[in-house]
Amino acid sequence: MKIKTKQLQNNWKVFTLTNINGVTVEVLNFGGILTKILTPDKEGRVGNIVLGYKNMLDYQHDPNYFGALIGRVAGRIQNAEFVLDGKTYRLKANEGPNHLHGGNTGLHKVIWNADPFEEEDKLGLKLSYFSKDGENGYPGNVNITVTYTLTNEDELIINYSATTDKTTVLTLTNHTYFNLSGDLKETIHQHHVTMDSSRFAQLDARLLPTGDILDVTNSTFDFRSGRALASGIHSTMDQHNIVGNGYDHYFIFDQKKPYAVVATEPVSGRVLKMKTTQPGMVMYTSNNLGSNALLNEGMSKNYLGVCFETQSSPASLHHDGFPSILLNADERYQEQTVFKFGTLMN
Ligand code: G6D
Repeated sequence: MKIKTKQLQNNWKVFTLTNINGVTVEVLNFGGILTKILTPDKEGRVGNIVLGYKNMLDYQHDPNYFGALIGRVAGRIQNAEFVLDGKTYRLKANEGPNHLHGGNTGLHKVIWNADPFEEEDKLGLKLSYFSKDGENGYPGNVNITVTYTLTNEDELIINYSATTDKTTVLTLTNHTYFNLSGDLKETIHQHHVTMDSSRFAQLDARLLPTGDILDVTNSTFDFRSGRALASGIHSTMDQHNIVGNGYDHYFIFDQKKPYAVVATEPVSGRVLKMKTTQPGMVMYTSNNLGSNALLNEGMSKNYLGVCFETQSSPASLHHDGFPSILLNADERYQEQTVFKFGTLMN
């Protein structure tokens, strides 16, 4: 096991964590970005399974949020405003009339204090940031800690913790794009996903939840028995067309299985299992990625990665029935998402 630290310019640092099996996670203190994750395929060949820029400085102006920590509120806040205790808060509208992913200067754009650590059978990085009252329009002084822990069981454990000095809204996530083929050999069309969810949020043409929660049964949103992502990418269903053909939807977990998601890629034999304390997640199949980003393994294109953005839902600010994102001064925000790496051989 080892941790390497590399100082870059403008106070950026890259931390490389490697466990006893050769699984490697690389983290940038800017945005808490996971820039690489290297895991073996079924033949033991190590490859990079996440999207990331070849030139680190490209993260400075990244419209895709590659690998980044997202907040204070992940997802879209309708009309960039919400009412809290009778007061209307207006946020920066950074996507049309809406507020997306914490705003243009959200947590994906800050330099986190980073403290590496090593313990028996695991190593990691504790990231912390103080978001002052009114930052990006949000109320409350909020202390945030996110800890990445890589274990010798090949798990990446992400612990999110926060406190506030007055009622606010908060739901954090990580926006990593996974591609289990390794080094982007394939798109994600044939990634086979099993998901513990029977309900998802219907979207309107602005990609905002309508307030209706739909049953997945007999649709391309039903992953309970597993299906290839291609089934939604190639579907002519309105909900797929709205998001650019594919998925970009909030799924609510049934919490009936130990893992909320199990993703496999047939050629490499890689398996990614995800479990979380969060009530749901946005699954985004990089429908709009485009072809002008220079990644570690070549130019980007649509459908090169799939995001599992575990979170509660900002739709709860405008609709009933969605998991709340309120945080009160006497509470602690405490969430965990675990990504376990493996192959069909183990
Ligand atoms: C698009 O709608 C999607 C978002 O869900 C995603 O996070 C972003 O691209 C990167 O706006």
